[in-house]
Amino acid sequence: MERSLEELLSNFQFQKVLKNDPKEKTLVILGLIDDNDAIVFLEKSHFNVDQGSFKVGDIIKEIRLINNNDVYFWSSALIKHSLPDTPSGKVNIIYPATEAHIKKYEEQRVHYITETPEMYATYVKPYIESMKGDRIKWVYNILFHGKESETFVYHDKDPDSGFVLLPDMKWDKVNMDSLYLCCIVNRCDISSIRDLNSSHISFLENLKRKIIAITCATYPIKPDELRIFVHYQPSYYHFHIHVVNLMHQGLGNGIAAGRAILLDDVIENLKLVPEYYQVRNLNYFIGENHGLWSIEGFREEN
Ligand code: M7G
Repeated sequence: MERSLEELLSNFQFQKVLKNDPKEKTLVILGLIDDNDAIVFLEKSHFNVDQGSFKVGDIIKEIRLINNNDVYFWSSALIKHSLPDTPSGKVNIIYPATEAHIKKYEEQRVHYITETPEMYATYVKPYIESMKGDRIKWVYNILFHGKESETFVYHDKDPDSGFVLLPDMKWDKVNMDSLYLCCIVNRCDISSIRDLNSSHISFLENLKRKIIAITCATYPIKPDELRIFVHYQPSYYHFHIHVVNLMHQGLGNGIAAGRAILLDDVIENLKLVPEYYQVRNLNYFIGENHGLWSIEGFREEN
């Protein structure tokens, strides 16, 4: 039987801080639950303000003046992130956490990579194959075993063109400013953009059209307020698309140049050059803890 979140948290024994990001207001802690590694990921929500009934006194408590000068006042305070009955933060737990999870979330140096098609064939493709299996079990749970189905925004079951659109685990499902959906395709033959060619253009265009139509029909957001993109390198090698409110800037590396590629750009590139993602060098950054960085040949050829 699955254990409850409360039970897992009450058994969590602190080991060390993996990452404490002042800009993203996130804290990642490594600990033990029943002698197994566990990761707790804390994120402060950004201000959730209902314009109609907002009272500044509802969120600011214990205010103390630091100083003032002319029209300027600065102070410290205890600030609640949200109005009553709305979450002020988000807690994710990974349990049991593998070495790969710990490495992913740990503070680490990053390196800029220029991946040639040869490097892809020699190092990256075999690496991707080795990363399938258990690591994307959660994807197969969603696609084929009904997991999270109660939250699905849409499920097109066609084995070739179908997909699931669902709330990403990064989203609290409340705050529209941080709307974050994940579109996971049913087909299992695309691991990353390196597998895409011009034969996929209509598939991708159809996905884009449906993602926009469904998202905008379900949530109060317009097509030109969405950032729709893929990652290279992604963490999980089963083709999926990120659908995020443009207002959501607090995503650090997730939307940075060198990681995020707009779905529209992918489609345009494939229209220009059918084998675009097979023939060109791809530039991106990865952390030192990334599995590819541990491959000596890959590092040396970079
Ligand atoms: P990615 O580009 O492979 O890696 O995206 P990233 O996590 O470094 O961005 C995978 C996306 O799937 C991310 O946005 C994750 O937050 C999301 N995700 C990961 N898992 C394990 C789950 C899950 O179990 N459920 C849901 N709904 N989303 C997940």
